[in-house]
Amino acid sequence: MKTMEVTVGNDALALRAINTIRFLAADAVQKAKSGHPGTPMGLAPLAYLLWTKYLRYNPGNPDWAGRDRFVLSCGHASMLLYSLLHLTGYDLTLDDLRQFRQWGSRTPGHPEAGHTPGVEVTTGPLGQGLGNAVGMAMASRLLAHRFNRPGHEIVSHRVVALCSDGDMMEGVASEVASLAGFHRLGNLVAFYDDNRITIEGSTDLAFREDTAGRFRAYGWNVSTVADGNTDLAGMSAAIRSAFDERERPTLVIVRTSIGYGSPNKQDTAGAHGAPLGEDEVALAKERLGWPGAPAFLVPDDVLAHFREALARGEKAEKEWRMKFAAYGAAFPSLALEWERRMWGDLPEGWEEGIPTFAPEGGAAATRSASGKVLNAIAANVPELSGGSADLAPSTETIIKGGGEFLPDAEPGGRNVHFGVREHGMGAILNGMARLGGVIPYGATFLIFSDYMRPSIRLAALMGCRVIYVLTHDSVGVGEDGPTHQPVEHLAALRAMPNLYVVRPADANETAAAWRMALERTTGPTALVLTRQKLPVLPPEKVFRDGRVYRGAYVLEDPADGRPDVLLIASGSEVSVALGARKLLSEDGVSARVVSMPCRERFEEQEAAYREAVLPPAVPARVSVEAGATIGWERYVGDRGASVGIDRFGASAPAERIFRELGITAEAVRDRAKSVLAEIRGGVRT
Ligand SMILES: Cc1ncc(C[n+]2csc(CCOP(=O)(O)OP(=O)(O)O)c2C)c(N)n1
Ligand SMILES: [Mg+2]
Repeated sequence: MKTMEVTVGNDALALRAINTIRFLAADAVQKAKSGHPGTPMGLAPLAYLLWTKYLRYNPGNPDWAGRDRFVLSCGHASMLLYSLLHLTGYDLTLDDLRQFRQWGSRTPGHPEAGHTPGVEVTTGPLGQGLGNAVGMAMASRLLAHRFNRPGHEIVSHRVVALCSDGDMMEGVASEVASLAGFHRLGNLVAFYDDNRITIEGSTDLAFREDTAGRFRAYGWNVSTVADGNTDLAGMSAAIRSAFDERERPTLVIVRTSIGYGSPNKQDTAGAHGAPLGEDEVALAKERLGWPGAPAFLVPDDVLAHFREALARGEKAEKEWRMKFAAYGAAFPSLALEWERRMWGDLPEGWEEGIPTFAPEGGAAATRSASGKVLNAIAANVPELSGGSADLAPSTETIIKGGGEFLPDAEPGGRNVHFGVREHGMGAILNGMARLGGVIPYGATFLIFSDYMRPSIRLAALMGCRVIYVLTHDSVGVGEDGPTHQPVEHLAALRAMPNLYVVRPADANETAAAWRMALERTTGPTALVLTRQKLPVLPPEKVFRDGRVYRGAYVLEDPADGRPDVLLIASGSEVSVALGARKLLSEDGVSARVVSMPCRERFEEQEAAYREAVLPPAVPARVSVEAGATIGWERYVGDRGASVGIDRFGASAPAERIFRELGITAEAVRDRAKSVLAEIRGGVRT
């Protein structure tokens, strides 16, 4: 598809429109006494061209599925985006801009998806936005493969990212750019704001590489614009040819001046992260021929010019809807599927086929059970798509018969190979989720969740439905040793707001964990799974009254429901607790075993349920988990104890490690008895 021809002279209106953006940013930062004025000032010409001539969007309906996606990867330049959103007619007022960075405002320091209309992704941590854009471009290709039909191209949008020097330097950008080049994502265009300034000063301090050569080596189409400050025609031509390229992702390197127009701060780090100062704003306005007052000036003709976006957007959306109507007539069931997926609803009967596991079937690693459950769900949920950072066989995350997501493959491949790029995978998953219509999952070993943690955090912050499959979840990994044995990871992940961490105790809890993950629309879920085999729990105990879905439940209890001691465990240690219970009963001590696969779900339950599971009247409590004990105090209280691992692991067969580190039924029994002895007035043994 050819983009429309546009003519852009250096006409007066365009220049005034550009200056409007520049000074809205400078004024807002000045008013807030905080923020980043220089980058919006430098990027205003490029942004003006994109938003008035090239991008397809409808300010009247920010959610229109056919829109191009715009990602401000350099999120610190948020005032650039807010200015554009206001000027083009999104639901963001001049007063909102005046409230920049204030409590409760719709214009937070960095753009936050779901908070401000028109903001596609939350950005600020550099490099992530480019990763999101790559993820969007990949998801868009998945959708195109599934839905487009000859003569019925309902998925044809572009993904456009704006990146800064910092974006180019961050490692995550290299990971995702490499993958984007490999996949020949022709629907992706990134602009690199080559202003040669970062916080510490000139990029000469730390960054002199040949970025163009690097991206060409990744397989990108690269072009440059020598003067991004004044050469509108040159920039326009570069945008046009970037948009016409459909075979490869394009990087347009645009040489700009940070703080353009500011006599004393242009091209210096002084324009990056602090207000220019009242005097300097005045001098910049004078230099660019802008009225010194009022602040937040938007001339009527400039506003009218930008607001043409409303009619243009409405028309574009209408045309798309006509196309979609024709599509619906020709392919009614696909059209229904599209609508459903865009709403984020799961298909009718999606759970049918999820297996229950019988204890007689023999022990199973939860990673293996997960592989079966994933496949059962994938058969009914076409939007489930993902893969692993080169650990698919170990994490058991291949959708059998799902096809490969490859540039040369048959259309429709759902198995994505992220390569050895955990961080890139994390950022891509977020972009996929934000695009819509896809439920992405990504897999690696729990130990390497650290390598993608910044992206997990953003998924949690944005509320993305992303599923992480994190296997090899403890020292049970064995011989690979401490570099591969997670210890503090569960605690670290649980510390993150809005992330569900589910560590199922067996195959049946694994099925429940996947159900919870799919049904959760407000944030990500980490499934934490074992490499080693675990006994299968009786399904009637796991699922009775839907108890497993409450995050924690009573798995075993004395007949009278009055235990001496509570044993609380997650994952593989639930069977350790069950063993301890047996040993304790031989010593005349009655124990309740509470399986706690998901603390976050449990915390959401009403107090009555929580107290029924963990009765306040029973202070004798022991937690068991093969990981850092921090956090278990909440459940075992002052008088209880935690059996866990507060050191690094070791290289040895798993059984020996568990024995040496005291993760055994005997150790739990002993601890329970000493807790009881102390509570009953004796001393700890
Ligand atoms: C991952 C990450 N590290 C550090 C920062 C803090 N930070 C914000 S902007 C910036 C660099 C600014 O240089 P550049 O990216 O070139 O942006 P410009 O000032 O040119 O707009 C840094 C280090 C960040 N936002 N994200
Ligand atoms: Mg820079």
